[in-house]
Amino acid sequence: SRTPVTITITGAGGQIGYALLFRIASGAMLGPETSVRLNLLEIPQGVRAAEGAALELQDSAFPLLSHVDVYDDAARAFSGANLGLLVGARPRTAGVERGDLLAANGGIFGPQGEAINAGAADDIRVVVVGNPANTNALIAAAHAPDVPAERFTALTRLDHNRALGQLAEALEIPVGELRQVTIWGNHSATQFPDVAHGTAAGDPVPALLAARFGGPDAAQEWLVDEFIPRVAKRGAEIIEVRGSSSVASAAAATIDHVRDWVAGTPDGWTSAAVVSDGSYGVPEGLVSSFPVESVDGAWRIVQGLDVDDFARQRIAASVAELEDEREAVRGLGLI
Ligand code: NAX
Repeated sequence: SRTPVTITITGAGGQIGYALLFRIASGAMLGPETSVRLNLLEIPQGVRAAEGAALELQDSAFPLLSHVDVYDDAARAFSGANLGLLVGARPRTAGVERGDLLAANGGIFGPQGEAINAGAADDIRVVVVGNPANTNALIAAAHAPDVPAERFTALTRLDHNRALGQLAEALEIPVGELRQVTIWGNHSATQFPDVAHGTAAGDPVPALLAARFGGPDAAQEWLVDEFIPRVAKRGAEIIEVRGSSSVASAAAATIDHVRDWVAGTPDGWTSAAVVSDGSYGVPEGLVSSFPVESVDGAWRIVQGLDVDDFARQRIAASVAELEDEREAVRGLGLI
């Protein structure tokens, strides 16, 4: 459309930012008909890197790119924003206590939530990528009381896509045949990648796994010993193999998340961390990953799924971690 969509990207001078900007500007996120205006937010040390990315965006001559601005001030960067991609965060480094990490991120996501509340467009949608993503989204939402809470989400699409990749490899099928796989809980090692409802070209994944591994018990063993930990710890595996954390795949997942949120999920559900309404026993208000469909521009938690004892325990363990994080940020006065 002729009126560009304004997208604020925080941490735009960082690694994921660099992978994200060019795909957004190419139309991969909002489609070939929608022009975009990019507001890049950085801290002062990151401004030059963001400015460099802005120069390269200009040099790419993307027809859909109407404007790029670089800011080191959240209020200005979020003014008029329709989409907020919150990538910049305080990284977990060796020796940093969890409380200090949460406090540092509270100092980022609280003010950004306030800036969104004060100046973003009425249709603002936010996805938090920067870790700890779920709790950072909780903090931002708490500081934006005038924005409906369901507009704040955190990214678990990368975990979802990792699960699809592992299943496709194990079953020797094209990844595009897979549906109805779910990531539950926190974007952390406690997450629960759940294939119980999964299908591949319409066939139930559990039966396909049983056939592949020689029975349901062997399939369950593979899920518990190989699949779940591999998906949950894939970030560490990427660091070990690549020598650097996930970047292009994280950007691709962010694109997928926003594209589906805006355009819908005609092929069935995906995974996103959204504010819980109490579904599946997840305490209200926590930002937790669920099976979600996007309908009329809003995420809806898929209802009525059977959750067996195994799944219930796994979900509860990850949700307990989220409750713990919520208690910690409450204790620090961050929400
Ligand atoms: P980088 O360190 O390359 O980039 C982060 C950028 O954020 C830096 O340029 C920094 O200057 C900027 N920044 C810091 N504080 C800021 C603030 N207050 N306002 C604006 N910008 C700020 O990290 P990168 O590899 O890009 O990763 C970014 C975040 O994504 C990290 O928190 C990382 O842990 C998280 N990830 C989340 C994933 C997910 O699935 N949810 C997966 C990938 C990634 O690990």
